[in-house]
Amino acid sequence: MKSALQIARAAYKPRMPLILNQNVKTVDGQATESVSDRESIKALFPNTYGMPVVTFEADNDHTEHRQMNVGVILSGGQAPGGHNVIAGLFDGLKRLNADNMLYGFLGGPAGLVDHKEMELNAAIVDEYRNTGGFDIIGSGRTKLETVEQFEKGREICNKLNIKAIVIIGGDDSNTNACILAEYYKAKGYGIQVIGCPKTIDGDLKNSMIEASFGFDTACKVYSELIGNIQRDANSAKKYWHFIRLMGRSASHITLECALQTQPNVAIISEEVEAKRLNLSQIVDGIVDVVVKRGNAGLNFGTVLIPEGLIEFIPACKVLIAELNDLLADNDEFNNLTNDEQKRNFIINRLSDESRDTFVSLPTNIARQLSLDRDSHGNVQVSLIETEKLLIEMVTARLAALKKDGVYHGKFASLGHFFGYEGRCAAPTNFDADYCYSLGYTAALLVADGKTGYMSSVRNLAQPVEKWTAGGVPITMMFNMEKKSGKLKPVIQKALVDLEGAPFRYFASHRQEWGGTECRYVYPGPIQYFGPKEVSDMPTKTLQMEYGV
Ligand code: FBP
Repeated sequence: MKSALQIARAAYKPRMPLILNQNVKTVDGQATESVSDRESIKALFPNTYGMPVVTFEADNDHTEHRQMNVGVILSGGQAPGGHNVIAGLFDGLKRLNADNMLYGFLGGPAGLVDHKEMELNAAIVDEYRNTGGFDIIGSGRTKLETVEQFEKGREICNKLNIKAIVIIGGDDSNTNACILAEYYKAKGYGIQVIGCPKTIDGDLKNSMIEASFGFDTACKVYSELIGNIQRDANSAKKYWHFIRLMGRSASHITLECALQTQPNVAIISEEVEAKRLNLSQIVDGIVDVVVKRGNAGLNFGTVLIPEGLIEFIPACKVLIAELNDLLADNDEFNNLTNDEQKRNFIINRLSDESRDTFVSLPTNIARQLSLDRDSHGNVQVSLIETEKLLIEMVTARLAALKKDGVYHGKFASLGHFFGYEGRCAAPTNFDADYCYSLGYTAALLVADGKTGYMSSVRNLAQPVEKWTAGGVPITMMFNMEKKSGKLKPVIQKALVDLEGAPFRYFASHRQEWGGTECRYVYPGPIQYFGPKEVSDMPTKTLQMEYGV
C-alpha cells in the first residue's frame, strides 16, 4: 500500500536544464589538471588524465544513436534522490534509443563482482520515481580496487553486452570509479565508467560540482527536527539538547542546519582544527553559553555537534592517524578477544603524545576509536557518541562553577543523534530535479563515449531552467593522501571553508544566537507542493556560496 503523499509524488515530473530537453552533442572545453600532485597522478592515470571538461549544445543534425546496454551501481550510504538518478539515466537512455537497456547491479559494487544484477524496465523504474532510499537495487560499501574485481566486472559486462557502468557514489566511490575507468581504458576493453556525485555529507564538491545530491533533503529533515526540539525546549524550558549530526568528516550538515535553525551553539570541526582547540576548550565554549543563559533564568538550549568532530581535534587527529596505521590489517590485534587486551595492545604501541590522549578519553570513547575501519580505512565516526562525551564534560565543569558560585542555573541534558532519519527521506523538489538531471546527463556522456567523467549539473542556486549540464574528468579532483597507511590518489574532500560566505554568516551571528534573546528559527517539514519560496528553495549553503 502507498501513502497519499507517495501517490501524489509519483506524478511529479522532474525538471531539467533546458538544454537537456532537446537533442544535444558534447562540446569539449579546456584540458584539465588535478588539484595537486600532478606528476604522480598523471603517471597513475595515463589514459584518463588531462581530459577536457565537456558541456552540451543543441544538435540539429541529430541521428538516432546505436543501441547500447548500461549498468548502474549505488555505492555507499543512502542519499535522497538516488532513485531519480536511475530514472533520469533510464529515460535518457530510452530517449537516445528505445532499445537501450539498463541493468542494476545489486547491493552496491559487490553486485558487479559477484554477478548479481537485474534488468531495470519501465514498470520497475516507475515504481521508484521521486522516492527516497536505494532499495530499487540496494547499496553497499565494497571497495572496487583489485584487478581480480575489475576482471570479474568485465566478465559480466561482456556477458550482458554492457558498454558502460554508472557508479553513483561519494568521494571514495568516485575515486574507485576513476581507477576502474583507467584500467578498462588501458586494457582496451571498451567499457566506460561514469560517476555521479552522491552523499548527504555535502563534501563532494568543487569548482565543477556545486553540491552532492541528498545534502538538500537530509539537511531539511534534520533542520525540521532541530526546529521542533527548539520549540519544545522553549516551551518546557528545562533541557539542554546536545544534537550530533551526521557528516563523517566535514561539518557542512551542521553548518547548514545551524543556518536554518539558529541554535544556541554549533561546533564546526574545521574551525576547531584551524584554531587548534582541544576538548577542554570546546567544552569551555559550550559552558560559557550555558552559564550566561542559566544565570538569566534560561535553563535550556541547543548545541549542534558534527559527528566528525573528534577527528578534527588536533591531538585526536594524530591519535586516529596512528591508530589507522597500527590497526590496518593487524592480525595480532584482530585476534585479541577482549577489550582490555585490545586497549593494552594499543597503549603499548602508541607514541607518548597519542598515548596520553588515548588514556585521557573516557574508556568507551577510546574503545569506539579502535573499532573496525570501513572498507576505505576510515574510522566509523557514526559509532562515536561525541554528544555523550560533551554532556559528561559540560556537566562536570558546571558542577565546579556552581561550587565556586559562578553558575546559578540548573542543567538537565538530553543527547540526540540525527543521521539515518534523513538519508532515505523522499527527495525535495531540488534533489528530485537535480538527481534526475544527473542521471540524464550520465546517459548522454555514455552515448558520447566518455569514460572517467563525473556527471555535472551546475548553476544550482538559480531556477532549474537556468541550470547547465556536462561532464568533468574525475582525475581533475584528485590529490594524493595517506589511506590505511599508504599514499593513494583520492578525490579531495571539500571541508567547510572558514573564509566562505556560509561560515562567515554563521560566525557573525552565533554570539547573538547564544545570547538570552530567543533567536530560534523553526523551518517546519519539507514541502513538495505550494509556493516556490517554500518548496523549491535550495540550501542556505548553496544560496550563500553562489550569491543568490
Ligand atoms: P557516504 O559518504 O557513503 O555518502 O555516506 C555518508 C554517511 O551517511 C556518513 O554521514 C556516515 O558517517 C556514514 O555514512 C554512516 O555509514 P553507514 O551507513 O555504513 O552506517
